Amino acid sequence: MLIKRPTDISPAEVTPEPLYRRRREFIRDLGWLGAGAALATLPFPGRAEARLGDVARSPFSTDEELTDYKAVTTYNNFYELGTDKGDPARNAAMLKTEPWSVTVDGEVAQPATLPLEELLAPHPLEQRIYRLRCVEAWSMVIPWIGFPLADLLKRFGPTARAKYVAFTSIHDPANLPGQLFSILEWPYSEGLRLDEALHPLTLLAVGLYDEVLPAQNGAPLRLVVPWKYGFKSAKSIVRITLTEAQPRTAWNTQAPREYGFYSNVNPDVPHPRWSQRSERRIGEFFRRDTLPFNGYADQVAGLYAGMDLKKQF
Ligand SMILES: Nc1nc2c(c(=O)[nH]1)N[C@H]1C(S)=C(S)[C@@H](COP(=O)(O)O)O[C@H]1N2
Ligand SMILES: [Mo]
Repeated sequence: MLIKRPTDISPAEVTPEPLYRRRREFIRDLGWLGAGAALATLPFPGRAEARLGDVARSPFSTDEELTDYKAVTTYNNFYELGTDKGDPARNAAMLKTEPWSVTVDGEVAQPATLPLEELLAPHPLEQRIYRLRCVEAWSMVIPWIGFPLADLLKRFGPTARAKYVAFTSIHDPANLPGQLFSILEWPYSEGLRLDEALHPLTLLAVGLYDEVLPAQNGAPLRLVVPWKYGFKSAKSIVRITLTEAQPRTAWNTQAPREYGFYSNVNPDVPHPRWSQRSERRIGEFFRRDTLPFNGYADQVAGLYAGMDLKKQF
């Protein structure tokens, strides 16, 4: 199979023209916000011809071959936009992302609701390349653009009582067809323990490849936790709440026996309906062995010292 290199694909090829133009404007606007702080390493170069190599890379970046841009943006799970893997891309225009604001509340010194632009303004965005492997049987290598969640949380001042972080996705049943059905508890929710949330690998993503996050991947703000299964990646986040008690999560609520709170990638813990020993990376023919913590054991295994990961899966 011939796989196109990402730089050979213009976003216009996969995006309706008006949406594409709006994205380019957004890229330019973000550029202004970041100006001064990080012009040299700006991850939104605002040029379609920009190459990945031109911008700053995270120390955690992988050199593994990237998944084709087209696969990353047309093979998705985003049940608000439909349950078929192709639905989120097809229904992308139904997700209204402008204006967008995010509430940060709960156990923080300064709770606030901020327009997205203000939330992003102080964060010199870096290009970070991570492997994200999704739950079930597929995996991808995606060049996320984002910043550590820790940078954002510290700004709001977690209190001494904060032990967990809860993420809430958009609730907009008037526009999102999936929210008319109770496939999951709406709005979609996810959660992390505070130390997981503060780990430098945990990102809030605002883009992938060299463009603003497409709707189907969770525009405009989406969680990326590289050592956990894909479903931990709450999309289109509107609220981040620090809590003392462990928060509920959409998948754990829907099927507690199948999806635990931690959801660490773990080849030794089978899902009740399938083995988790191997995975098929999108674009590859042969399955590969799944690595503990998705290959990030050196960085994150310490977070779980003393825990029985077969029980706390
Ligand atoms: N709001 C919301 N976030 C979501 C989902 C969803 O249905 N709604 N699906 C999750 C699941 S099951 C997966 S595997 C990943 C898929 O992310 P991707 O489409 O960018 O690969 O998003 C996660 N985040
Ligand atoms: Mo998933």
